[in-house]
Amino acid sequence: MSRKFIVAGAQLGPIAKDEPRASAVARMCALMRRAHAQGAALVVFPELALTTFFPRWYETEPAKIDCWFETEMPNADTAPLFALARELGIGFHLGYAELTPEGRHFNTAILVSDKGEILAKYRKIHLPGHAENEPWRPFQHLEKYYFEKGDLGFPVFDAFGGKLGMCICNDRRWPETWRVLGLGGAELVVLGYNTPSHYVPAPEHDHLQYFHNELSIQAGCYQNGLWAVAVAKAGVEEGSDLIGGSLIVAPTGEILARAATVGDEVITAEVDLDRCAEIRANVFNFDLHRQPEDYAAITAPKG
Ligand code: CDV
Repeated sequence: MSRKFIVAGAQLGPIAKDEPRASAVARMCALMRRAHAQGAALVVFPELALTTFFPRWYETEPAKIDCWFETEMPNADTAPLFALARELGIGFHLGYAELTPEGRHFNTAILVSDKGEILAKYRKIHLPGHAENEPWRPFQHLEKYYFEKGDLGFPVFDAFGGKLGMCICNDRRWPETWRVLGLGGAELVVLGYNTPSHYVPAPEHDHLQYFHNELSIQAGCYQNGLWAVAVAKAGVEEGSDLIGGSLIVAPTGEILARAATVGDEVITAEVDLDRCAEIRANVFNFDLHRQPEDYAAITAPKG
């Protein structure tokens, strides 16, 4: 495969609490067809793309929790997405809630080849929010309650003619995420997000939500000389407003495509993986200029 290809971000508008997965998958299939018609070899879907963003509610009954999770992938609901990928010859990235056979819960994303085969999996490491019900909030953000921290690290794998990495939503705000992926050689990072426009603990930052999204992704790309496709679930979902602003960013930090709506929308850009060298052979030449002996505080234990 050429190292130059078109990549698509398939932003999703809101998914209602009672919207069946089959309906979300049908919407994603329509977006996949649009991405393919625009020449995309890879289409990126958001975090937890099959359901509403359920961590906004506190639930204690195991059955009412586990109903948001997938116990296998693909499964009956998601099979049409895998079949369409095979039919069209297009790869995809999908975020979903994973329940393992051992009963472990993760916020997970997979990368699927143009033959419909799962190539790689990532489990979210930076889980934001809180672990206990906080009834004073207008809505909860209970990722620390519903999910375990990911146990797969930040893997980088060969796919689409280059080296790909994944992260999920809050991970994108952490420079460590990008640097570890960059050190692993990632040339393209794909990620999905669900970001409320109202950040309950610091509402004075609400007007900065789109800015902080772009700031984090552009910095991650530039400082590591890699591409990124970052895709939102957007719009007013069950009364909670989620930002849109899905982006495709070049290794120079430039934004090449940006969603214009907060609904179902496809954005595309041509990615040339060889352009990573523009940054990596120069200002961020890791071999030449990094000084890890002075970075010990980064990996020292917390506290
Ligand atoms: N799904 C997320 O990880 N959301 C967080 C919010 C809570 C700040 C984010 O970083 O966008």
